[in-house]
Amino acid sequence: PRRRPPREVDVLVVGAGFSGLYALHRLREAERAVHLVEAADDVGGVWYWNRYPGARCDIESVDYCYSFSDELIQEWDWTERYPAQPEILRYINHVVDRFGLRDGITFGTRVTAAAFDEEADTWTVETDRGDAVTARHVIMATGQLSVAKLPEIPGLDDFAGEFHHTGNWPHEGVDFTGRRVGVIGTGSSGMQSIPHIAEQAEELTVFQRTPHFAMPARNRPLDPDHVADLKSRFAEYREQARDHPGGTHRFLGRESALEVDPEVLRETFEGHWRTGGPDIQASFRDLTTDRAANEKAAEFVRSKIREVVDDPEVAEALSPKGYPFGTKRLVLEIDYFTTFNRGNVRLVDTLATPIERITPGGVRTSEQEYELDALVLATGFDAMTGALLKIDFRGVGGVALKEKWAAGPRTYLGLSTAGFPNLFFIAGPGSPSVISNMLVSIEQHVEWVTDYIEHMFKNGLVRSEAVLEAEDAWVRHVNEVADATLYPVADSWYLGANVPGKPRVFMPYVGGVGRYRRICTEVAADDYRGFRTT
Ligand code: NA7
Repeated sequence: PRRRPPREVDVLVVGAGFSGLYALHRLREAERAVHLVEAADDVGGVWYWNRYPGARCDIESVDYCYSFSDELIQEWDWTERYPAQPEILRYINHVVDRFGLRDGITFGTRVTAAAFDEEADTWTVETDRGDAVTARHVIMATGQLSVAKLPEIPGLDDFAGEFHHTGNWPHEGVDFTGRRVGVIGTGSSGMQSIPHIAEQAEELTVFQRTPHFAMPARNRPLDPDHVADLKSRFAEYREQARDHPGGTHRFLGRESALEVDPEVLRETFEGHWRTGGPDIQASFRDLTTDRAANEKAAEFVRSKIREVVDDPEVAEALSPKGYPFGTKRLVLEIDYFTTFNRGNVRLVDTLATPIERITPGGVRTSEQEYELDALVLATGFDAMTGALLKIDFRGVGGVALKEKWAAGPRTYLGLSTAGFPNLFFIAGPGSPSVISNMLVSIEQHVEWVTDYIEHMFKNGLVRSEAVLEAEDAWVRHVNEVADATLYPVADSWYLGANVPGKPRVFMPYVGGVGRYRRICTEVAADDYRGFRTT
């Protein structure tokens, strides 16, 4: 039988991914009455849902892990440079079992509404199973890429074959053998799954709207000596990441791509192509800020696509242009471009020939109809705010979060929003989260929030709310930092550009993980400056 959440808790955590599980663990350690509610039937968050073939993290496994327990670090062995979804899910389950977290979670239950009671200074949280939980604090750990977005192409429901969104993949898997398959979308999910589907399917048609930039992952088994070395000094290793702009160990080039000798430029880029991974983005200091510098990296990647793809027309269509390199999240690819050299794969450039509708038999573009037995929708997510705004939050004066954020999310430090006391976001809009190594950011956010909650309980404080002026100043700072980069130029999910009608606001904080951490630490040391407490 389904475990029901308690009627009353100190803290309710929503979401059993990396963030929520760590929050649950920390608050249990602090002996708070804490409970977690999760919509899925098991733990894992994004790694529970995204089971499409080829699903893999684009952060190295030795960085994409918790650091709060040295025993955990020592006992767990990752197998590959970039961990695949099944391995990450095994890791999450291992953590849950090891720290005995499962009995603190209600599964299969979705939070639908939450209202702040101004008399009691508590939240009343409702679920789709009819539960009502009273909680002093609510921690939203509902993820950034957790609301799968279907394309707004007419006719999807008419399609006679089966279709699946990559972010909501059947747990039993999908067998494409002998079938004519179409994939719509060529971001990370599309580029990761396409080579696998191509191997199985009779015929694969890839519908590409915007070509995305990618670097080779150069995935490989981990070298045991390398791992042993990192384990012997993991605390120090992680500390470097905490202080780093990206929460990683990426080398930060100090030279300008425009001033350096062209040979050095080429050799630097070639070096990154050989070793793989996303670090090329930081190889020169101006790649994310100067269009001409950025174009050097962009053109390098295009030259590689031309080398790898046999058909020059296909290579041209696969070559990203019109937006700067790295401003849509850089994809790490494994056999993606070479997949277009296969006889059973064709590329349809929907910028040239737009999709008009999905028909019972397949996909019709302005040029022709493609007959398909199955359709894969790798069309992304209502990112960062999607999961929060699906819940009917009512703050002070009954104001809806949806209203407050009608022109885009506004937060203080990405952690909290004025008018919604005792409500905290992990990796929320206005925090570095998605632009960083999520695990470094998640640990920092969870530790900061749970420390703050502990501080409140210990000092008899029942209510904390971000001050509007502090929030306005933070939003200004987030915008200023973003506007100094090329990021806002691209139509990316970072600014909600992939969801029609979503306000175009650059959501992540690109000021750097280390800098963000220092700001949060200073805020706490300054008696939680910017929060009003009762
Ligand atoms: P992304 O990166 O948002 O990619 C979605 C893809 O789907 C992208 O190529 C889109 O083209 C395409 N798309 C979306 N809607 C449509 C419609 N209506 N018609 C045609 N094509 C469409 O999502 P992913 O799941 O790949 O990756 C998300 C993040 O997960 C990734 O950045 C990593 O951080 C991990 P567009 O580019 O918008 O023209």
